[in-house]
Amino acid sequence: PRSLSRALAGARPQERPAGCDSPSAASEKTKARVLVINTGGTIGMVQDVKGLAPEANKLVNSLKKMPMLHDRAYAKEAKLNNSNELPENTLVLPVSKLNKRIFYTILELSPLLDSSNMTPNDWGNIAKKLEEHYEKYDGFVILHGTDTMAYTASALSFMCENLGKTVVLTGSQALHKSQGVISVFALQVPIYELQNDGRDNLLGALLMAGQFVIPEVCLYFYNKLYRGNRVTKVDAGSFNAFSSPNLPPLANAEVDITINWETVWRANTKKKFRVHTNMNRNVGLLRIFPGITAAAVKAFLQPPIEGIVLETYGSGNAPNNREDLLEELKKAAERKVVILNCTQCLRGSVKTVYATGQTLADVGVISGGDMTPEAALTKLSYTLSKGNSWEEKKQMLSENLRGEMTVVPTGAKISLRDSKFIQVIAKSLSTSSKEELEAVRDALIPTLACAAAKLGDIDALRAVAEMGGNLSCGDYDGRTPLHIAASEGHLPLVEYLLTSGATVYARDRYGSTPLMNAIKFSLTAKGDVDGLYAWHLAGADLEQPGYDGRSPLEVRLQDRRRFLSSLDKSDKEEAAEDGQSS
Ligand code: ASN
Repeated sequence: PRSLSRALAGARPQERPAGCDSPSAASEKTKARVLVINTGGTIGMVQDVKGLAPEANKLVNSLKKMPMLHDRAYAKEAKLNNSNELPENTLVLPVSKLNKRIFYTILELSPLLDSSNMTPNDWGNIAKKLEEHYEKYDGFVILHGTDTMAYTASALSFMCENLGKTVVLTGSQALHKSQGVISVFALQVPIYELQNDGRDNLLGALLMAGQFVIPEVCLYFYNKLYRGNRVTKVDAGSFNAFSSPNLPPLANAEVDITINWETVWRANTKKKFRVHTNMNRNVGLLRIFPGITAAAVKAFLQPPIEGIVLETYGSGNAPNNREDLLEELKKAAERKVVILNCTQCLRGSVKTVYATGQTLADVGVISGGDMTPEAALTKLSYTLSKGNSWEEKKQMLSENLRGEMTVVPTGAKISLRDSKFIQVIAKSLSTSSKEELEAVRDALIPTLACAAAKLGDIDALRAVAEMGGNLSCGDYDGRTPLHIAASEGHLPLVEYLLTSGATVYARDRYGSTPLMNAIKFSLTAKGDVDGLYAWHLAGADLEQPGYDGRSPLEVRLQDRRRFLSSLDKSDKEEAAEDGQSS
């Protein structure tokens, strides 16, 4: 039991569990806390003499006037009741469709920036805020200008190591007349001013961060949630400003929110969340064009440059009849300058199908697959500051660290259609379409996975995962396989689930997390006082009741009483002394 609790504890402990992603668990009204880090951008800008610029201390009061972004009646009542639910700069959303009450606190960075002014230091500041407040919130929203949002999202995706909570960047495109977007946050606005995307984007981002455990740095814009390191800004004027050309959205917010769980990146680690802020700045983006001179390439590759993203044509091609150019690239590669090949095309991947592409590989250029230039640049910056040896750095570059590139599986991948079990069931239910098959699978998987977890059957659980099952899904009580494995004390299973991306933040309908279950059913039942104390030190609330209404401490106490009464008198005295000394 002790190692079980440690396995769970190492996996990102928390003070307050995040919301479960299954609607069933949300059928009772639950609360979530989201931290909104305001970095600037159009969403909070006002007009000054030189043009639109961010203005400090404006956002909270403006948002308070918007009913969809702040439930004033609830806030008033909370104030009357002297509740501490709404500390300073904290607002509350009306209850969501999934029956969640989302509280969000706005933390404004200083100075607020037009995102064109952002540097890696600013990425570091955002990352540090995430780390500082990680335990206190269920999810995070970062308000950011759109111009460099794709760079920040990509950079943060690498800087955030072992992320277990949802982080969503969002902002706004709309400029309103002379006053900027802030005017739409005023109470009475002409109807055309309502055609502003800032409000919807913020609401959507809050609903994603407050209701779902999507352990990624995401970007929410125009009703879609994207993986942050897959997006690029494609439109300077439209609300639909971002595109994720090589990966479908993680979620769509239409009448209902649909999460594409199969695409969601799973942190396959048991390690604690931390941020790496020391990015290497000796990196660059070089776009090849017809007639580029060898002198320009040579100048670009001069020390202290340590790595570049070479933006090539089509599927990764560059002239192979330009010895002068290839010579410069070769010399740089020999000096251990990392050259990462990415395509200039919006969609598609670098492949060595043409001789013009193969030549680049021959001079030491590494394939960047289907990464966006933003992801490739920030990955370069991250890996160059991380790895110890050059080989290690190159190795990290070739790995898919945060889902930033598509890795074609080498072995045969079992797809939903290959699953005999699902097929048999589907056939007996006369289902045929992909959607129907998926519906059957989604209905079966939580039950199958929970049954396997109860039995401690790791092979069965693996088989469920291979069917494409999301092992973070809960049963009708919102209890996930991790809850059950933790309750049963199946350590290998807990480890397997954690390394397969099961979330430790899922909360069942009784408000319990797998952590609480581990404490209650394993440590408490077996009287592991040291284990309980370790949990106490790690910040776990041992007085929080479980689903039978008893806290771990109560269980421990009651068990002890029962134990004592079953002993004879002399044993009792001995045991009491024991208790005192411990
Ligand atoms: N220049 C602005 C920025 O990136 C653009 C925007 O947010 N729409 O901060």
